[in-house]
Amino acid sequence: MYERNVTRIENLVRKQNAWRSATINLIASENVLSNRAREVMGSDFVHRYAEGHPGERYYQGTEIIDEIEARLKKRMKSLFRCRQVDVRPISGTLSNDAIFSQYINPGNVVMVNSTPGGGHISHHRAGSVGKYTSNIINFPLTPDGYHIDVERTLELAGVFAPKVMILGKSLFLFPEPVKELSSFCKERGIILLYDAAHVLGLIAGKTFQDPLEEGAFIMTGSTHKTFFGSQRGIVLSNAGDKEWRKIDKGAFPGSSSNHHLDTLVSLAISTYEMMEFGQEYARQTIANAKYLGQKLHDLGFKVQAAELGFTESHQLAVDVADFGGGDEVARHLTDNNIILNMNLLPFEPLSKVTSPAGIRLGVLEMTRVGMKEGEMEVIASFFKKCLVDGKYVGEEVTEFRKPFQKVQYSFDHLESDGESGTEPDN
Ligand code: DSN
Repeated sequence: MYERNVTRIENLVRKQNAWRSATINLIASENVLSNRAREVMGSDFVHRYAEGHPGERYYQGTEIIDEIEARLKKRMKSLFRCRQVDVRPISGTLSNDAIFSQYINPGNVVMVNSTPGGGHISHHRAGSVGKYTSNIINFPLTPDGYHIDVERTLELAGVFAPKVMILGKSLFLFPEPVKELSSFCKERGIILLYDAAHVLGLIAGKTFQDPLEEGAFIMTGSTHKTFFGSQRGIVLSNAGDKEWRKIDKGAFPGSSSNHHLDTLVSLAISTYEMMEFGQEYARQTIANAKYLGQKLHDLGFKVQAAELGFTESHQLAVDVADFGGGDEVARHLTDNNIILNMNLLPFEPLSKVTSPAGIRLGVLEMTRVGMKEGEMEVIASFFKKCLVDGKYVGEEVTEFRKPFQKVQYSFDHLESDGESGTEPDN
């Protein structure tokens, strides 16, 4: 009786595949998997459980996932040059929750990036931090709106004695002041957490700050933005073993039980891709973002932080109030096959969250399918034609996207020649 409904769902999935591969996707939190990382997700692992750690499971039948997970952990530690890693949280927010649940108690003060300052929902009252305390203070910002004002932060922290400071955010153009805050935090026992969800691949590619090396105690992240893997979370640290056991409990059983083995296996493949191509990918991503910023600026768009070179990450922020605001512009661009999201800009009131002045652009996915500076210039010209000249560019966009279908910075182009010469991981 319901078979037709199944067909309907299958057709919708086909429609999504066709539609999204015909668009310019500039959502700053999305990326695409290589074929080899994608194909392993339909394997038997999609059915299986493996609570615990490799070699110490609560289930039988886990020998093969044990090897894969152990290899993945070893490679993550070497990519991020750290002692400890947990690859079990199944999202960035659950990675954060694993930590917050262990370190934040009712009444504790937590300092975070505000929502207009770019902070992520999980850092806020309505999100994960808010489950543990309501004493949340925003970092003061410098007048450009895209940096934490360190001096005023230290003054505030001296008065309010936070238990945890959370750096990192969703509108993330420039590095955070980890070095500037780390000795202050260490002296006072403040947990300095760096949420690297957006910039994890740029850190792995050594083109952004290295938060753990600069003194962050813990780094959390998601593995599917600039770290072009499957949708999961991660926790990394140089904590000693005793402290790490606490964090470990936060991840399991704290924030996850089974940890979705199909996407874990896929992440292992993307991690090897990151080892091999990460630096080149990260360099091109940042170059593309800067170039797109410059071209949009040259065309008269109010690209934020122009005096600072627009960005040092994969993202740009543009004030589009003159074109009807972020919501209207994002919808209009979608009708023209350009996909991105509206975004509050620094210092806008929270009440504008659904009608902000800004849009956020990320070049991570278009870089992964092979676009370079020349293509960024074309994308900027689509913005002008569409928003300034009022022309429909949907078909032009689809034509432009046609040659950029294959995922680059991957081993997709190689035929597997077996396992001879496999690098030992464990
Ligand atoms: N809210 C997402 C983003 O787009 O930045 C991250 O979880």
